[in-house]
Amino acid sequence: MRLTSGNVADSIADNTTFSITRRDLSSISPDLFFEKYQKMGIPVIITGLKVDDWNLDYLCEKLGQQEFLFRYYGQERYQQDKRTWQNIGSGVPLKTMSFNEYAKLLYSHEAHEKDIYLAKCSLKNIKLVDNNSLTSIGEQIGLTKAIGNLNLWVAPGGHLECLHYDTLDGTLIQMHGAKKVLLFPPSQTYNLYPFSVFVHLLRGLELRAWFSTVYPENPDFVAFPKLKRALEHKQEIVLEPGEMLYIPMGWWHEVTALGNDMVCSVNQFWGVYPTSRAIFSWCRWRVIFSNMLAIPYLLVKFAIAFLSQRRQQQIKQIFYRF
Ligand SMILES: O=C(O)CCC(=O)C(=O)O
Repeated sequence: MRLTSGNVADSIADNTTFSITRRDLSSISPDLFFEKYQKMGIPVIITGLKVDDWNLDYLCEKLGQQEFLFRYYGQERYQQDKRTWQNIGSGVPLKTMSFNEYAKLLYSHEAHEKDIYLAKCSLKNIKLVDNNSLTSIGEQIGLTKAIGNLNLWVAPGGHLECLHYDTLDGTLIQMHGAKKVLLFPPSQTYNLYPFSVFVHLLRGLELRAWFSTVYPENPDFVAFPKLKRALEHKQEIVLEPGEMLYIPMGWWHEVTALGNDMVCSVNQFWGVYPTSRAIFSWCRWRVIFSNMLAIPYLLVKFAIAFLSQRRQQQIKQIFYRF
């Protein structure tokens, strides 16, 4: 078997007539999920989940006084060429505040103006719901090896989480409001112009080789001529409350919170099965290589944080970026 930019799913997903299907939870058994989706790494939307509405009042009631690290993306970045960005994803500036303070910024729309996001917030020590009931939705369809905890994502409507891929399978459950998700198969990696793995030497994990430098909805075909080919394979879905999107390892995804209000989801990562899908994925190997290149930068950052007056806070921020 050769190393591919993704997996055997490429041949199916590269067919331009392929489109992501919706299946009701009650109609999908672990065997069917494995044969049709997991084995080859094909995305699918599972509908008909019985989940509560996590609106802003509910989140304030459950999380109000607790403090979290919020990502300050700022709106200016989206006017810039991504190749000039100095940070991305969890590498952007961070600020600690309570959920109640964030809710105020959502009500006043300051969160929209400054594009402030509560992203990938581990629900490990947070009593929001019986977290097992959300993990069990994945288990019901045959995903067995949850990696890490459930994560909460709370965004102002309009927020865009830039095009990237993950090295684990993921499930994204919509809890309030809707999200538009653009997806591209792993085979399109180089037509999507990812950041070079060598950015990690100079920027540690503040930039990431698993993020794309293109704007798929505002394409610049002069700077990125191969993007035309990638766009032939674009899938676009809208994830509604009570739906779960299965995003296999290596699939590029860009996620936009729709509407003007708060939008909330929960995600979970899963071990890739069958293991051969992970072993023979070039997308995954380039992330492993990138992480190795980030080590010298991270060691210097740790040393600086250790010597600083705000040692605890700075070390917390370094760990947040992993
Ligand atoms: O919902 C988002 O903004 C991003 C979610 C995501 O990237 C994921 O579930 O892998």
